[in-house]
Amino acid sequence: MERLFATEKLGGRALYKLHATTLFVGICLVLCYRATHVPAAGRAAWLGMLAAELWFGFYWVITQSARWCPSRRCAFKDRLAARYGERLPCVDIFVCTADPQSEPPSLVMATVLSLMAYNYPPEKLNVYLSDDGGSILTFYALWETSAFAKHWLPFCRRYKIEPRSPAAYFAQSDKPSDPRALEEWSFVKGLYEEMTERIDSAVRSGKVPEQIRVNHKGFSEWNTGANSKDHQPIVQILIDGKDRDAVDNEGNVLPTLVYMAREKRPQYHHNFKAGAMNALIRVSSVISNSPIIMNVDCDMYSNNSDSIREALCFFLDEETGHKIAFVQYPQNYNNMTKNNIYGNSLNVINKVEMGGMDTWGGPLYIGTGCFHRREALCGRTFTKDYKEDWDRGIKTQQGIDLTEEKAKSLATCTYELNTQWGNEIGLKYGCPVEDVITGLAIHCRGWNSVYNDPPRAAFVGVAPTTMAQTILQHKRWSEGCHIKWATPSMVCGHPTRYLLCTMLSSLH
Ligand SMILES: *[C@@H]1O[C@H](CO)[C@@H](O)[C@H](O)[C@H]1NC(C)=O
Ligand SMILES: CC(=O)N[C@H]1CO[C@H](CO)[C@@H](O)[C@@H]1O
Repeated sequence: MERLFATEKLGGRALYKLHATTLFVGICLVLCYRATHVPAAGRAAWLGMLAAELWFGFYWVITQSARWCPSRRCAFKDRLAARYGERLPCVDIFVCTADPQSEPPSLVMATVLSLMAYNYPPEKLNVYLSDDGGSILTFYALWETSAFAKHWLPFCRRYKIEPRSPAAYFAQSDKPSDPRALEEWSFVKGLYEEMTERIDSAVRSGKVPEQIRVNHKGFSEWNTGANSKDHQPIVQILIDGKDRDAVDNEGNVLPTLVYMAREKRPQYHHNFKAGAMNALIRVSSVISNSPIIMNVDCDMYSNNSDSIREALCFFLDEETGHKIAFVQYPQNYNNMTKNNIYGNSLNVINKVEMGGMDTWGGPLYIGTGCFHRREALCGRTFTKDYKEDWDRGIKTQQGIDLTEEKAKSLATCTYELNTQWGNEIGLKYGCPVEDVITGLAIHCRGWNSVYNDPPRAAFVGVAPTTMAQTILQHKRWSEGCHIKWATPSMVCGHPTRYLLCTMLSSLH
């Protein structure tokens, strides 16, 4: 049977190997020079130089494992379409946001809309927004979004527009020339701008007008003075895709849309984004329970509406699909500074090293732009006879209120006490970059992963554009990496991956 994806060698390997060989010779010569020229005076400086050269030489050698033979993947979504048609698995999409001030809700909503508008059967799509700020402003923005989606989704479908983030689309698209299309384009653009203005003005004033709050029962969750550090669990299903009345203005089903703010109490540690992701895994398990979970940062919109189908080519491939736990996409940015002076495009990591690790069983999980197999993320160990049930998922709802209550009980502070959550199940705790360790733990349980870097970026975010922002980001990345040095046991039996990981972290 024809494969659903192909693996190719990345070009330029021979050239790179030649280059690496000359560098290696250079390093050896430097070390020879040090060894044969021991000075009589100034021994301390000599020793310092030698130590530095030995360390960088060793470090350079281990980096070669990720650069020596990179490969590239190519997915065939027409074969997927021919084989499966619309008989595709359900997908849960997780978006995490934390603070309505530093992550403006109107931009988060553009991301949410781009995800709802995937070219995928809408009844199989479930979008979850985790709001760690527990802010009524974010909830309000999502409520506005659920109404605007009724216009946006049919508009995307009819004109096959790309990208499907309204902010990105209206910023770069020209007016259509056809008068009827132009009329609709202007109408939708007007609606979008009005919505953004309402959201932004609510954020500026810091509160949601009283006449709006009566429109949805969800607003009452904030009646008791909930604040970002101390509030009850909140789960609101804004659109229930299983409800026949939840349709867009052309009568098509809408994707499920859920707002979640897990419980926060000052006396309990919340474990940052990993805690939010784990709460989302549990909450989604009683609402949709899809076999595939995608997660993306709130500032990375979907730039390609076919990405889900592309990722499924890997999972559904008959030959090796059953071994794959996650499919990782690179972080791409549309906001590069001139000449990329801070190196924010991460070219070496995105273009070479992730592909290099793919040759050795799979890239790291980098926390965004990733499709997971739910079972693998929840701690299942790979076995040859395991068969995924792609039809799984919750087909009928037992009433929205009941489901919400059940979901809330899974998002409390105390739910995880004395359980394996944060350890064997879900994302790992105890490290600011929990994602990399979680990915390695999945590899330890026998799964592989795949890196897919299509020519047209699947997810596009905003890069830091100033020196200060760049330094802050690198500080955050590298702080998370001490833990990796400290816990080699996590990478049990995978010395190569352990080296790769430590190497990558020291790169940051
Ligand atoms: C996003 O998609 C558009 C096509 O809609 C493409 O032209 C563009 O290059 C993509 N962006 C990136 C960063 O790849
Ligand atoms: C949306 C966004 O952050 N845009 C930024 C892109 O980069 C320029 C400078 O290079 C900034 O001025 C924009 O604010």
